[in-house]
Amino acid sequence: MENKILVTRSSMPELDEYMNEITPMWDSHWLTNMGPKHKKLQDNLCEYLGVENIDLLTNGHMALELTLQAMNLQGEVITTPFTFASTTHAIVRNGLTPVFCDIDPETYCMDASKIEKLITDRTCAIMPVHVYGNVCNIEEIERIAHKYELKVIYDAAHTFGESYKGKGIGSFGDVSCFSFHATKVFNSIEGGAVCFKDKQLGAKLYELKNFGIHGPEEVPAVGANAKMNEFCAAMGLCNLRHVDEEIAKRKAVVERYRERLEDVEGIQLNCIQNDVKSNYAYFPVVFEERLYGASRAEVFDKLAENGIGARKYFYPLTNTFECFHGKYDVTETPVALHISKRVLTLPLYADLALEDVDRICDIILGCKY
Ligand code: T4K
Repeated sequence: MENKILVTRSSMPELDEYMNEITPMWDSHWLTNMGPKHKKLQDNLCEYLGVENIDLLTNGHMALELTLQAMNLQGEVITTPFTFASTTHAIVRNGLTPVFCDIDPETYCMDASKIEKLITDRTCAIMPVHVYGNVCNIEEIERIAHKYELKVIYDAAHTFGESYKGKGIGSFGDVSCFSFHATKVFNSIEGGAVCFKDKQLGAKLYELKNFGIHGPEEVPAVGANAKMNEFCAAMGLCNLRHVDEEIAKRKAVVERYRERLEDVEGIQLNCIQNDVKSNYAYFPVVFEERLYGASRAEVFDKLAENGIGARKYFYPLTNTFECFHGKYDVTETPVALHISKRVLTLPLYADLALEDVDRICDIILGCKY
């Protein structure tokens, strides 16, 4: 169908701006392996995100996976099933065991009041997700981590540019991992970053993203190849110049959605967190069929019939994936199960026209009876 509206659309600079950014690479022939664009983006991001240290990687997934490897963890990691496959897979691919904590029904992030009873003598870390850009209960997570000497690795894939109580969101936990995928508020085509406090950990990560090589004749670790290349870094440099403007436009889209859908019986909109400077990353809506009169499936299908691609982020829960068949008990995360069966994320990107938002809302409201 023509004029389809998808759940998101990548932000891109003007072509000329990108061409200018990559032109020097034709003189230098330096395309990857921590070149000048990589360095510049790293510096610019440190400042923009308000973090002390950052390292750039190929994507958000490798940021999570190599962070866990660099920390040399063993045992169980308390995490959330209400997330993208990446979070859980990063844990499992490191030989660690995910232990699923249920989520808060308002923020959809890990319910911090349920963490302590999941801690065993095998627990080594907590990996919460600031899902949809909603910020986790940072204080409580910090308190628990301190009490039980656990590492905290935030999956901050959705929170680019956010701050909590005036502090860059990447500065919380031992580590915070960002995604710069094409679908994110800020993209470098593919890309990711790890913000960290411990410089030794940073040095280890730097080696792990480059095959574990320490020097030309020294390879102390089994690493991967997760270096951000210069074309991606150049895209990041361009997009970073416009990201504030993009977030402002997203805000206008979100405000229009809220105006139209607020206070409609049977619809739960995303929470507003007072201490958070939001990036308006996603617009999740939970449909309670009993009160709304239409199920999530009916709304999804009606939107699709009209060329509108909403998505069921995050359904299915990761603890129900077939690759984990029989390993986890989904009844232990009932709130996550409830939300995942009812949530739809609506189209949201900077250039989404407000008339299109109105059309989407008309279709959604037309399903109500
Ligand atoms: N942790 C969390 C909590 C995450 O959500 C993610 C990724 C990660 C970790 C891992 O980070 P990365 O390794 O990806 O950096 C998308 C994204 O691929 C993924 O990055 C994202 N989360 C996830 C929530 O969404 P899909 O499979 O839904 O993407 P796809 O291809 O269906 O694209 C969605 C829409 O975006 C399309 O309908 C149109 C638009 N789009 C897509 C692409 C690829 C564009 O406008 N341009 C594009 O280039 O996973």
